[in-house]
Amino acid sequence: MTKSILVINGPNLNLLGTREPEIYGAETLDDIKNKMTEKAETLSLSIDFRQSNVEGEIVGWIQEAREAHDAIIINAGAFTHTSVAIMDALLAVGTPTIEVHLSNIFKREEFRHHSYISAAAAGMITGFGAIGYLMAVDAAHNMLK
Ligand code: CA2
Repeated sequence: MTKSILVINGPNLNLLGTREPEIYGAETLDDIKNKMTEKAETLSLSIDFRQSNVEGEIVGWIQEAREAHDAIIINAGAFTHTSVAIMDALLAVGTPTIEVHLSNIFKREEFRHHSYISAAAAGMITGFGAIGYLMAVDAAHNMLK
């Protein structure tokens, strides 16, 4: 059976490709979705790609993933650095999770150096731009084998 990966994008990532390309790159979130979907198909995986600016909605999606998905790839945006609720949800469901960031959060302001998501993730891919999402598909594929 095809395994399913839930891809969660947090606040403001819907603006990708329209502002701050020097930090986040020129690709839109739709471009990333299309490339991930294409790559996932070659690995017999399916992608359920979502974005929300609302913390509670993201918590709800993570809770649903327990039944509906085999792995989670998450770029929680600014919630990375603030959200105990998202961390708790990921820990509660126990679904294998990969954390992604477009920018290298460790080269940026001090407040971005800590991630609540990392406590619940198998690993983090940070600083490789949109390609990081494709690297995460490879990582998920390896974890699900
Ligand atoms: O580097 C990443 O992927 C981040 O998760 C992006 C978040 C930031 O708060 C994290 O520290 C690192 C911000 C996403 C905002 O995305 C924008 C995209 C285009 C224009 C403005 C914001």
